[in-house]
Amino acid sequence: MNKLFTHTDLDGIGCAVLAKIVFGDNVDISYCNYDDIDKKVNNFFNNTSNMEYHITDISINEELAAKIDHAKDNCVLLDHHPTAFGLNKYDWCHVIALDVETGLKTCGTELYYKWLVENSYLSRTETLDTFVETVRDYDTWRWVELGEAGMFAKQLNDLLYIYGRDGFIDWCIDRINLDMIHEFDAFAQTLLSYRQKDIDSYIEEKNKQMRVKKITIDSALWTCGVVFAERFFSELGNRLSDMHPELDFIVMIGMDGKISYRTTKKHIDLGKDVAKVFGGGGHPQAAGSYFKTDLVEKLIDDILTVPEKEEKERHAHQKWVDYVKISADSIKENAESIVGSEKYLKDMTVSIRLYPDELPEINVDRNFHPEKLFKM
Ligand SMILES: [Mn+2]
Repeated sequence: MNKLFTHTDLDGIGCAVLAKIVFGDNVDISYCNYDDIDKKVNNFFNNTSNMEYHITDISINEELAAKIDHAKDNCVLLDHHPTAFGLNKYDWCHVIALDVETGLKTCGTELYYKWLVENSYLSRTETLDTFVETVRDYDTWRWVELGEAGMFAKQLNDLLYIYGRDGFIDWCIDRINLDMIHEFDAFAQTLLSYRQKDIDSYIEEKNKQMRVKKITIDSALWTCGVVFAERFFSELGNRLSDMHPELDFIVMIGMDGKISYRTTKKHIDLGKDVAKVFGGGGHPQAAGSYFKTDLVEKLIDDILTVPEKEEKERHAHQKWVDYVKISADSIKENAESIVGSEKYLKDMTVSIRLYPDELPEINVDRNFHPEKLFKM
């Protein structure tokens, strides 16, 4: 059995596709994020001995790497995130951000592909090249620069979210085996067009909800568009940025505590100039930071709390409404006796005097036709 630890995004899953092509069912794959990779690898390290395992498109921390190195374990780590460059001091770690052959930014899937080929696990084919390049173009954002030609890479990522991880891996392997990975089958196309419609209407809706805010950071004044959002962050941010050339960048607030920043402008480095100031980080055109989720609680409280003054007024008003209702009910109940049996009643005035916190005072004034009285 072989073991692969890989990232959860398209690039990480591209590595899983390659592992399945090479090892078939004989590979156990763990999909990891930055918050659980160290725990999962450490667990495996403590409980398994002498098995070769690969870590792709994600890195482990320095401490764990030192432990693995000390044990002379059979581990290979392939990552392209510059934050992990420090791991290159270990000969089993290969953290490379730029491909010397193409001069382009590389990705986990491309690094793993080359490693598998160099170590004779896999033979290079045109179809696999296409698959790897597509994943790379998506992961390194080259697809945005490619314009129309980059759309395929973007849609491949969409397909991952439509089919889910396992369905998507099966689909990729099928298409690679058919030498058809460069295009979508009719069914995938239909699903993609539905998803695109969904994305388009979501963006339209968010565009209406967006609020413009000016913020000063280190004496630089930025104009940004702010929206609450829960999905399609990258596409939403990029499209809103394109739709609003007057805005420097777009801020998307997720209720999970994450704020995402996006721009299609070149004059701003969101990672450095914005996200970092709020305790986050990222790339020049896509960055993020976090806020404490208790702010969400506070926001909900603020929204759903009736202001004290209005509350009192509402109570005072309601009290008088209740008095009138009680008085009216009492008049209705006693109507028979109030009107009485007088034959000569000319008119009648019923007055109610209300006092706070006391029973209402009901007065009845009656006038009679005296002439009729005399005729009697
Ligand atoms: Mn990646």
